[in-house]
Amino acid sequence: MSQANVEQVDIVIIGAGFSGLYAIHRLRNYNVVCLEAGEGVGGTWYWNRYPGARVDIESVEYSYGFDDALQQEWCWPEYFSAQPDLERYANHVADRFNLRQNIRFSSPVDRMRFDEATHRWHVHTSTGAQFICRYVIAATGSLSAPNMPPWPGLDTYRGDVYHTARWPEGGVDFSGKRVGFIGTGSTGIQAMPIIAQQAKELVVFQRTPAYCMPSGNRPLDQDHEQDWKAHYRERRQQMLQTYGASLIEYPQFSAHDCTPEQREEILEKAWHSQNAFQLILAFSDVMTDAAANEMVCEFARNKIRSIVKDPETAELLCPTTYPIGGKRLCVGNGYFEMYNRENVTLVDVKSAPIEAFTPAGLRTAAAEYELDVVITATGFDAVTGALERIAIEGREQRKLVDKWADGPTTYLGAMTAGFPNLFMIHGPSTPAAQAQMITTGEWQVNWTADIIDAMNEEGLTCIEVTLDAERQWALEVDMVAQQSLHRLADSWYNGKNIEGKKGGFMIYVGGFPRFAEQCETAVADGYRGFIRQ
Ligand code: NA7
Repeated sequence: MSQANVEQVDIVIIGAGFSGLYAIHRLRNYNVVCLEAGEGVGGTWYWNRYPGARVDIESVEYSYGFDDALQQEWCWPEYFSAQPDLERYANHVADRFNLRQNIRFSSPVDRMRFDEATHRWHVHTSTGAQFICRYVIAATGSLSAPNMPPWPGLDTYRGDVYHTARWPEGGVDFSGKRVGFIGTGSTGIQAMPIIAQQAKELVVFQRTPAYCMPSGNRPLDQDHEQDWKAHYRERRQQMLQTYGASLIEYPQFSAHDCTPEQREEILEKAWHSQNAFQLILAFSDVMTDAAANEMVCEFARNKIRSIVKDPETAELLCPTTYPIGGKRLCVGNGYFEMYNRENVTLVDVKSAPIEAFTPAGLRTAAAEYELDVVITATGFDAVTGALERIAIEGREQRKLVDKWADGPTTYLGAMTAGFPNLFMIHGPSTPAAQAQMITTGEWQVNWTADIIDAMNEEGLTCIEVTLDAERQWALEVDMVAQQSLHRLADSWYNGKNIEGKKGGFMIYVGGFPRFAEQCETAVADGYRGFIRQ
């Protein structure tokens, strides 16, 4: 490696998604470089450009709060923004705050090692560039490493295969095509109704049915926007005081306190609330009490039965094996209605799994299907995938993949023992998608940046966490998980969406305020659980 290719900087940020972009801005007073695999900014909203991609949180909330002028000048066209608007916003922020000068695009980090003698990371990209820095901030995203199941015969298939998280920029024309679609999670549910309108045929391969609520998206009402703009400051503060960092209504009464008629009325109102998550927030105990949860499940199943005309298809679409909200609740627009179209067929691949691709299509244990195109919306190697795909070597040349072989361990989701000066945003055991990710990402960046500022002010060069602190945090993460029904579903929250992936619950479900308080008190109590030198 010639020295010309080596750059000395203070901080390397990995990823120019929403957290990475804000980290560049917040850490401006250092020599910062941000390494981004893609050719543009936006992270999730750069890669996931499949038809129908849209956020399921109101955009007035799902946006940055760090700059008042930005909040006042930006106008969202819809309540729940579509991918192009979110990408446009990310680009606007990058330009407005002059962030591009710090970003190296098309620069995927492929390996990095910590030099114990100098307390510096050596970070390499697959393009051959090398950076030597004091700190690395991994803003790599929880849902950024696509999961492609290793189906036999994939390379023999003559048609086109697209993963929704790597969608071609110019889009795809499905006119006249027989399209196979694998994956009925949030992504599949958004994409399929649009593709079904264009394709000659759409064959949906469903392993597990999803609970899905109507999105209620609509053009953003001017009064609503003005009201937010008048109160942004206090609302951002209020958001951080709620479980999900979002001002959704959080009712205080149990499903058991209502008569069946009252319950039905509340659930019907929630269904039409135009608020994506109101169904699982209809009562205080939907995520903690199995009987309360089942009442909501049955309401959602009855909605499916009332929409889908063919009773057999309707039953196949009814989830029965996990609590509603156990996997992230899907939000759709015409998803169940789509099954009333003549050109859409539902295939159950739970009872007869996909065995292999063939040159003409794919084969399940029960039948063969001829397909011109196959779309995989098979999710992500979530939370740990993006980091584990980088060869990360910490103290004593220990590899992160080895340390996390049985599941990720962290302290406060921010650091993992043996890997000093490496911070994660939305890392394992943070609230991640259980709380609105732009606002909580901003919060985590601020908390991390304050720690780095203090290190510099005190002339210190190495910060790491203890194994004991990690163990204590694991107990807390497990304790709150045990109180919630989330643990009863196989999902990306617990890695069970990927065959062979080990580890327990990777998301902190104790709510954002409890998480933030523990981060703050750890620092205030003399950096409890950290070692600084
Ligand atoms: P998800 O929610 O992980 O959904 C992936 C879907 O792909 C789900 O229906 C899976 O079935 C299905 N899948 C995965 N592997 C296979 C195989 N081998 N055969 C058949 N079906 C398979 O990912 P999304 O992209 O939809 O959403 C991720 C998050 O983005 C979401 O939670 C929101 O936060 C936004 P399974 O349920 O595992 O049986």
